[in-house]
Amino acid sequence: MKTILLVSGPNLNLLGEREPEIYGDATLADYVELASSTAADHGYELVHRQFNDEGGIVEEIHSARGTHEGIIINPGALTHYGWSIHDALAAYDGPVIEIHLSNPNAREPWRHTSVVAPVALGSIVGFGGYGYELAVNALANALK
Ligand code: CA2
Repeated sequence: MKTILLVSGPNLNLLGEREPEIYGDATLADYVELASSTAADHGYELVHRQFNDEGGIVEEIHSARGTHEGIIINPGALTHYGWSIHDALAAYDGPVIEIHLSNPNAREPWRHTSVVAPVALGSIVGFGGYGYELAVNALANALK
């Protein structure tokens, strides 16, 4: 079965445990389950990896080349300054979708810049967990 890669950045493993007023009380595992079942509806297997360091994300993107059909990525706070992730995604040959649970543009000014957005097909922000379903649908559509 063809695969798509979902990458989660720093601190997303804490979802459901802290700051529920911003991120809700669902866990990362809940979002991965939703993304996986949406991917299965399109005939894809979803592979999920979570990293608390930038280098791990860069290496995972490198190994996605020739392995996964596309990437969905929530780089967490690295979204706003992780230029090595930008460069790794620019070298990836498939479609990339950026996703955020919250809408960073409606939050602190330092969250208004995304270094990932310029190398993504598109960005889905502010829809909470439902965004994961939207992101998989958007990626599957791009892969048609
Ligand atoms: O809204 C999003 O999905 C974010 O990527 C979440 C990041 C934030 O830095 C981005 O600006 C927007 C934070 C991810 C995890 O944050 C938590 C921190 C403490 C407890 C639970 C989650």
